[in-house]
This record gives sequence, structure tokens and C-alpha cells, in this order.
Amino acid sequence: MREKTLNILRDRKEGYVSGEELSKELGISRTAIWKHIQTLKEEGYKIVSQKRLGYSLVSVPDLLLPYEIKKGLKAKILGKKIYHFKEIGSTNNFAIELARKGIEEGAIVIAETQTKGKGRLGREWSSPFGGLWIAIILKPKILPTQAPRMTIIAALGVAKTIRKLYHLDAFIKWPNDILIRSQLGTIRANGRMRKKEYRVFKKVCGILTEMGAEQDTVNYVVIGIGVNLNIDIKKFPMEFRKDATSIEKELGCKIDRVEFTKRMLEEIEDFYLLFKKRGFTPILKEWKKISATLGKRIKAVSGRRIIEGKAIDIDSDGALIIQTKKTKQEKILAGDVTLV
Ligand code: BT5
Repeated sequence: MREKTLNILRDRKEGYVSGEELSKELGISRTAIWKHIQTLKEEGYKIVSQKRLGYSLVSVPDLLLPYEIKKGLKAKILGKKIYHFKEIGSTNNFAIELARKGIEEGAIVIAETQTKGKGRLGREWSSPFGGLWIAIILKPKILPTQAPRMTIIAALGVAKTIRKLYHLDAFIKWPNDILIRSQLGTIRANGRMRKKEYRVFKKVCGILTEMGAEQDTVNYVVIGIGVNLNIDIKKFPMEFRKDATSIEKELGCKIDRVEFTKRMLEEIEDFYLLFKKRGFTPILKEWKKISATLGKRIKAVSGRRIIEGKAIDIDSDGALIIQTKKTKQEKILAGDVTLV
């Protein structure tokens, strides 16, 4: 009802809608309407009321509120149910709780800030206001070893959204980073700092996929995605700043976070549906086109293994294949990769 109330006000643009009109259209009392209006105001919507004229929507808050995301969202599965928090520990943890309780596939959890944002392997994910900190619950029919496929699907969706909306050079670094190839930098050569046509890759998004599984069955997958949207890099802890960027920094202006979120959900859903229909091959084909890893010399750390070589392929599980010697290849399912 609250959403409907809001949409009627929204459709009226700058005009007023009387309490009576709202009450008739929605079939609820004027007191109930008044209560919905109060809640909307508490959520940050600016609504003015005038005696005899009724209510008018003046502005919507800069928040990733469910009503805003649902409006005009073309995705059918993702975002069917949306949980929104001004502040939370970690959206992934909340999504895992929901998934354990049996929530339907496609539910999402969004927070404006996270106080305990998680990276992989217990690392910290800095999540100040202005970013998109979201967790998506999916229930794909895959083996537990194939979970990296979901990270790849999400990464593809995020990278495509950044490319389509802002025409930025977004690349995927296996397994879970989206990097933007940005401004010219300086390099150290022969002990001196020299300006050179040197493009730097900086991290704009990280993905943390967690799952609940028993033996050969995946019960749920939670894909946690953190995208630095309208963020001043100075809001990150000092040690993260050097390698991080944000869409605001790259474009030099703020973007519409709601629009980004909608488009990203649509892109991820399209790739997810493609995967369900046609399998992983077409996903991999797309992924390879914007990989920042393939064909590069890399150093990979996976558990205790440290492997150096050339990243030559991704297999059907989403694992990285590294050519270490002329005739020797190694495969890693998870790990940290640096370009050498
Ligand atoms: C990741 O881990 O990149 C996965 C990040 C997933 C975050 C999302 S936000 C929504 C959901 N809820 C959560 O609690 N988490 C997910 P990893 O590859 O381990 O990278 C972590 C490293 O990235 C840190 O050690 C820092 O060096 C760097 N880092 C931290 N915050 C960053 C940020 N906002 N932007 C860029 N780099 C960051």
C-alpha cells in the first residue's frame, strides 16, 4: 500500500493528491493514508501537505530504497524481494540467514553502509555511504565445485553495466575483481620516477560468493557485490586508497545509484538466465572478451600454493588454468592473482 501511495504521488509530478482521492483509489481510510505518508517521510521522502489540496511529493532521498529500485525494474527474479538497511554489519551475513530460513531465489539485501563488510579470507571491505553494498540469493543447480561460476556471472553483469552506462574500460580480474583502466600514471624506471603512457588498473568492485551446500548439492549461493559508486577515495582507509577507484572518481561526477542498481540486476539476471538455458560456454566466451587476466603473466596464491606463469584459460567450473612450464599446466579454483 505504501508503495502504491508513493507511486500515485509520483505520477502526479508536482501537483497535489487529496487524502480523499488516495483513500478512494487504494480502498483504505484517510488515517491509514496519513500513516503511510508519515512512514515515507521518515524514510526520507520529502512530502508536503496542504489543507484542502492534499499531499505532494517534492523529492526522493538519495537512498537505494526498495520502492525506487522496483519501479520499472525489468528483472523478473532478482529483486522480487528487497531488504534495505541504512546500516548493517554485512549484507552477505544477513542474506545467508535468509537463505538458511528458505527464502526464495532472487531476494536481495542492500545497505547504505556496512560496519563489518567482508572481503575474502576474512579481509575487510570498506563500505562507506555512496557505494552499492548488495547480496543476491540464488539457488542454481550446480555442484559445490562450480560455485565460482556464479562469481563469474556476477562479475560479467557488473562490468557490462559499467561499460554500457558510463563507457568506462571495465575489466574482470579473475576471480572476483572488477578493475577500471584509468588515468595515465607514473612509473619508476632506473630508480627515477618518470611520466609515461602507463595505464593503471584500479579496483572498483569486489565480489564475495558464499554458499550453503551438502555433499553434491548446493542449497543456496549468496553473491555479495560491493561497487564503489559515489565515493570519494579519501573515505577509504589509507592502505586501500592506492589500488581503489570509484565511478565518481573516474567520471568526475556523481551518478544515479538507483539506475546503476537496476541495470546491474538486469544484466546479472540476463547472464544467469543465459547460463540456465545454454550452460556455461556462452558465459565464458563473454567473460574472456573483458578479462584482465588471460594472456598475462601472473602470480597466483591459492592456499599454500604459489604459482607463477601465464594465465591461459578458464575451465568450465570457472577455475583458472596457468601455464607454468612449456608442458606443464596448473589449475586453481580460488586464490589471489597479481599481474607480474
Ligand atoms: C573482495 O574481497 O573483493 C570481496 C568484496 C565483497 C564486498 C561485498 S559488499 C556486499 C557484500 N557484503 C559483504 O560483507 N561483502 C560483500 P578481496 O578480494 O579479499 O578484497 C579485499 C581487499 O580489497 C581488501 O583487503 C582491500 O585491500 C581492498 N578493499 C577493501 N575495500 C575496498 C573498496 N571499497 N574498494 C576497493 N578495494 C577495497
